[in-house]
Amino acid sequence: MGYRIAIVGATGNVGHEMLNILAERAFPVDEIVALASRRSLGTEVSFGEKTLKTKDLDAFDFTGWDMALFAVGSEATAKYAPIAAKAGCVVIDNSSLYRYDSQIPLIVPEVNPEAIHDYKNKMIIANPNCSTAQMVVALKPLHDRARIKRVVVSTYQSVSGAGKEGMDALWDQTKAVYNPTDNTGVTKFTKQIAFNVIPHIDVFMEDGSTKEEWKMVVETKKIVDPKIKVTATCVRVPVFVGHSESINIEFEDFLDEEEARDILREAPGVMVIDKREDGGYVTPIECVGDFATFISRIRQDSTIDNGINLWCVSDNLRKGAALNAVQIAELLGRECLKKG
Ligand code: 11C
Repeated sequence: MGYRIAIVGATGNVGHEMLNILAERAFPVDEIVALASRRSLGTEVSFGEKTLKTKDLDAFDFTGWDMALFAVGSEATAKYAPIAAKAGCVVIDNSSLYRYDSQIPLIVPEVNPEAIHDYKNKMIIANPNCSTAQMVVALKPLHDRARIKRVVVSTYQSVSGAGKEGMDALWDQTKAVYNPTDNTGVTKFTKQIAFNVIPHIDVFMEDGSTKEEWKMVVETKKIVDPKIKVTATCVRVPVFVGHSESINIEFEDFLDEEEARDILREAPGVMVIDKREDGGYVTPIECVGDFATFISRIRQDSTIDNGINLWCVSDNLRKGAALNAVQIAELLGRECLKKG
């Protein structure tokens, strides 16, 4: 016996990946419905071998459905998630709307699975920001061994984090560099992204940081440990899919780089590729379509007593969004909504 699952925002980048991953992981589905706004009504999406026609989110009755995986913006989430939750359907939400609500669990299954039981508070579970999700998968096993005091992270985030418009902007601008008549004037980013990098993701905060940077700080505290200090610089780079992060970690206790490598090799969701030779590390293009968070370049930071540096890469549409949401659905099924 399986679950009745709704995918809300089935035609977007993340909605597509949710359908792919549910099929790839053979999630026990009895019935699945792809929901979208009226504008995308009737669009066909794939679910394994099957083709689903999207249905109207506005007219949908969530009663009798077990889980709804939401992959729409905060505005649509604010409108429809409470409707689903009230109908008894557990919402797993990929937007930032509910992440900072103390009543709502924010979950990365490899890190804080125990929080799943709090779904009952509001029938909503939040999925973290992509740059946080991959980082905490790497931090947690190291924190368990040597207690992290402070993290300094710089991100190299792909344009797919900004949706289809972000990908179109990189594609069009790249073509226009060679042929200016191809310039479509796509302006998703505030500066040119082709052959450039932009130290700005999401809106600016009062203290000069950006909201993307703030999210990494606040979400890491909520998911791993409120005592961990995080400072982040988030940068958009001309890569289609795959976020990369350079992470400097300061621990309370000494942690040898060899032991850090062994801990990460054993850690759930992590794949260590770390040979100290040309090409012995992972780049974003190599992680596309994969489930793992890849860790490379693990090395001692000799400028502080207890420091480790590492390089962390993951598919932002998968571990950073759709995969984590499906893993939450799996956890919820296993721990709370057991079937037959
Ligand atoms: C980006 N991390 O790369 C963002 C996208 O809070 O879920 C995801 C935003 C979020 O632009």
